[in-house]
Parts: sequence; C-alpha cells; structure tokens
Amino acid sequence: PQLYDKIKYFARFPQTGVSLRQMVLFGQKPSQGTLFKASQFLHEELPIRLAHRVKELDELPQNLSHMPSIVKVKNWYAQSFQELIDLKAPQISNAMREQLISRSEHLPHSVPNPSLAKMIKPQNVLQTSVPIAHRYYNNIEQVDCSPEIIDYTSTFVKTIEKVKRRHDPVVTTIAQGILEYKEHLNSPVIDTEIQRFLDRFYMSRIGIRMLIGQHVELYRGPSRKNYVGVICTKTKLREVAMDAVANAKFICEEHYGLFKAPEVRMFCPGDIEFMYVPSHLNHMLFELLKNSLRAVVERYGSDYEDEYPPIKLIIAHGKEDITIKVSDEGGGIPRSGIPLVWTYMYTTATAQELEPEFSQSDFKAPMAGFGYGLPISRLYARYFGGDLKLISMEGYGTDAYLHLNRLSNSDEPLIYTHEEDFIQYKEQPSIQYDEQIEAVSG
Ligand code: W6P
Repeated sequence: PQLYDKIKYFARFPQTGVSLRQMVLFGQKPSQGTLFKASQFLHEELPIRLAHRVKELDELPQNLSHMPSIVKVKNWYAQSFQELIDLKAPQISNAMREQLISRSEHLPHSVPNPSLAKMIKPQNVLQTSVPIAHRYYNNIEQVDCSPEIIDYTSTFVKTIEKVKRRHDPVVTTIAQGILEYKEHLNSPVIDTEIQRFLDRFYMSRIGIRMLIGQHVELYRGPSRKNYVGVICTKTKLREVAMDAVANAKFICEEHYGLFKAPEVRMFCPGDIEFMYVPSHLNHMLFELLKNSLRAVVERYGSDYEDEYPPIKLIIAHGKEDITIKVSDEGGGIPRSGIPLVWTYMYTTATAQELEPEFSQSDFKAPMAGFGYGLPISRLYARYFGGDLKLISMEGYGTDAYLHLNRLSNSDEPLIYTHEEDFIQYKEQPSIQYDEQIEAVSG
C-alpha cells in the first residue's frame, strides 16, 4: 500500500535515456567521484524505470495482469524498487553538491498528494542527484570522497547486481504468464495491445540491464582491452560471427543428432571493427543462425548431412550501417506468416519447456526456443538504432537482414513505438490464432 504510493509517485517522472556514445564518453577510467556520480544518477533513474514497469504491469487487461506469473514478475519489480529506495544515500559535501544539481526542478507539475511528496523527499535520493544524462556524463575528478561515499558506492553496486540477478528469469516467467493467459482465454486472439506492451517491456528491460551491466563493469575496473563497461569500442564482427556460427552449429548437431550441421559460409570484407556490445551481437547472430539451421535440417531431414545447401552469412558495411544478411534455403515461410514471427503470443512452447532449468539465462537458449528469440533480437537491434528484417521466398528460403547503426549516436528508445509493425493486425483484428496458423501451414 505505502510502497505502491511511492511507486506511483516515481512513475510520474520521465525516464532519462542514455546513448551508447554517452556511455562510452563517460566510462573511460572513472574516478571515485565519477563512480559516485554515476551511482547517484542510477539511484534515481532505476527506481523511476522500475516504477514505470510496475505501473504498466498493473494496467494490463485485468485477466492478464492477474495471472500468477505476471504477478510474480510485478513483485520482483516492486521489490527491486523498494531495495533501491531503502538504500540511504550519504551526505555530500558542498563542493560536491555544486556539481550535482537537483532533479526536483524536473518534478511533475502536480504531485498527486503533497504529503506524499514530503514523505518521500527528505531522505530521498531525489534531492541530490543530477537531472539529465549529459550532466551525469561528465567525468569529475577533484572530489574528495569520504569513506561513507566509498562505502555507499560499493553497497550500491552490490544492490544493483542483486536486482539484475533477480530479474534474470523475467522473460521466461512472462512467457509463462502469457501461456496462463492463453489457457484462460476461450478464443486466443493475437492481441495488439499485449504485443505493444511486451515490446515496450522487453525494450525497457534491455535498457535497465544495460545501465546496470555498464555500471557494475565500470566499478569492477577495466576488464579487457578496448572495453568500456560491456561496450567494446572495437568489436570485431568476424570474430563474434565465427563464435555464433560455432555455437549455433554445435546446438544444432546436439539437437538433431547430426554428425555435421549445415555449412555456414561467411563473406566478410576485411576485419570490420565497430563500437557495440559484443554479447548483444552474439545473441542476435546466434538466434538467426539457429533459425536458418533448423529450417534447412527440417526441410531436408537428418539423412542428408553432406548435401545440405549452405547458409550464407554476408556482411557489408557502409557509412551509416553495417548489415549482416543470413541467407538460408530452408524452404521459406509464406508472406502471411511473417508478422507471426514477431509476436509473443504465437508460441508453440509448452509449460514444461518454460521450466527454469530449461532455459535459465538470457544468453543461453535451446535450439527451438519458446518463440521469443526473434522479437527480442529485433529489440536488441533497435536498442542501438538498428533493425532486423525478414524477407522470405516461400518454397525456397529466407533472408534475415540485421542492420546495425555504426554511428552509434541514436538515443536510447524509452518510448518505444513502431507503428508500422502493427498495420497487419489493425487491418484484421478479429483473425484468430488457429485460422492464422492454418493459413501459415498451407
Ligand atoms: C526460416 C524461418 C526463419 C526465421 C528467422 C531467420 C531465418 C529463418 N529461416 O525458415
């Protein structure tokens, strides 16, 4: 009850975006003072983002928001919110205060309940932190950090690491919630509203985890060469691709009991190096390759091992984009089936497959996931201003285009809308699952 008032209050603040470029400019050799400043920013930004998620989970259509797994996820967000606002920020010196300006000037115009504002304000982080990302993304050097501040910075890192770990199973648990909802419904329709919600929700999750991952890595000190936090300023595309190919082939061989998975031929002009998050890139490529391998093996069967048509991985780079095309001859999918590929409600997974031990982490997925791999990969691409598109030739094969923006100055997508994704559903809102599936399978 009181917690929910606080959540409502925080959800009135706008979320503050951070671009890849800002993260990199900021993260070079952070001083203690800079790390403290970063903690201050996150200490208010994370509760705001978490509060927005709780609010949205609450505002889902009743039947869905009451599904046990959805409630479970909502409680994780509320608990993480609470842990963050319960963590006391230390007193700061006047010298430091000058460098950290209050966010209160950005308070929503009307506070729902003035006494509520008073209740929250005095001991809260809102008083001392910076309002916008570019204020935050200034490294500061000449600040003398008290033992309290050092102590706070270290406790803060532990707190957000714990938050991140708590939320590891969010994707599978939400998927479970969607299953519960589908069982609960008599006529499962593809719900545009739910689709939008999940796109927004998972996009936000990517952002929150990026901010936490980045902060934790910066605090733990310089890891590998060319890395700033989890960002690699010289991501070697060919290396990441080769790694993803090896992993996808291995998974494919295991899953189908093959001696040798279909060949993947890579066409890569030189050694492309660009700024990116290698784990995101690996995740997207792995996902695309798995889909292509599956299509080829299932089209030709397991007795065809040495004659599978190879999958082509073609890499191109221009001024603006780096594009990776994954091309298979796995028989393709009909044009009408393409929109279904991006939906979360169209999944063939069973409850058993969603058991925690089945797929625990973000970056470890089985051969045939629960159908969230592609929509989530597209969100990863879009998070840094890229995109993911599928073009299929029914009866022949499929091309997946992964576009990555190499300028890396796109803003963090906080209000996530891609209206063009929904045109299909708008025009045929009453089409039901089973009819669509039939349409797809012939
Ligand atoms: C298919 C279906 C698909 C989805 C994504 C990537 C590649 C492929 N190939 O047949």
